[in-house]
Amino acid sequence: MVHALSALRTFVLISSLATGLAGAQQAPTGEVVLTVSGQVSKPNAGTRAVFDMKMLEALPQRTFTTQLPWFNEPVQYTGPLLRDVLAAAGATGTKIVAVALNDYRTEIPFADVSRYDVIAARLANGKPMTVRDKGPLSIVYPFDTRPELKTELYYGRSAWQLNQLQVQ
Ligand SMILES: Nc1nc2c(c(=O)[nH]1)N[C@H]1C(S)=C(S)[C@@H](COP(=O)(O)O)O[C@H]1N2
Ligand SMILES: [Mo]
Repeated sequence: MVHALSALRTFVLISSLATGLAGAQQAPTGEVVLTVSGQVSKPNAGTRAVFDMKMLEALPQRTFTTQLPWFNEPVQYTGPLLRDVLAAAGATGTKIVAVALNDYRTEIPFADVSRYDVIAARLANGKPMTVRDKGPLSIVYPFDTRPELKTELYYGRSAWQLNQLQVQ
C-alpha cells in the first residue's frame, strides 16, 4: 500500500513535470490572447495551441529598445521570443500568417524566427499595451541590430494587436 502510494505520487510528479515542460499543453486559466493554429503538435484546445498572458510571461523574456517610424520616441519592448512561443505550441512549417484584431494579416517566413530574435511583445516601456495602444501583443523585430530590418518589408511583418499565428 505504501509502495503503491509512493509509486502513484511519482507518477503524478512525472506527469505534471512533463506537462510543465510541454508548455502549451497546459490549459490557459485567463483570457486567451494568442492562438496558434495549423501545423501544431502540442495543442491544448482542440487542434490549436492557445495562450493566456501568464503562459507567455512564463517563457523566457527578452527586452530591447527600438525606434519605430510610427512612434516619435524609442520604445522598450518585453516579451517571449516568437521562436519559443512557436516551440511551446510544437509549431513547425515554412510560413506563418500573423493575424491581428483589426484583421490585418501579414506573412512571416518561418526562417525569420530562427534568424532574428523576434519577440511577441507584451510590455511597452514596462507596461501592458492596451488594444488602443496597439496591444495586447505586438510582433517586434530587433530593428536596431540589423540594417536590413529597417525596411518596409519587416515593418509590415510587425503586426500589432496580434492575436493569431497560422502556421503552414
Ligand atoms: N494590426 C496591424 N498591424 C500592422 C499594420 C496594421 O494595419 N494593422 N500595419 C503594418 C505596417 S504596413 C506598418 S509599416 C507598421 C506601421 O503601421 P502604421 O503606420 O499603420 O501604424 O505596422 C504594421 N503592423
Ligand atoms: Mo507599412
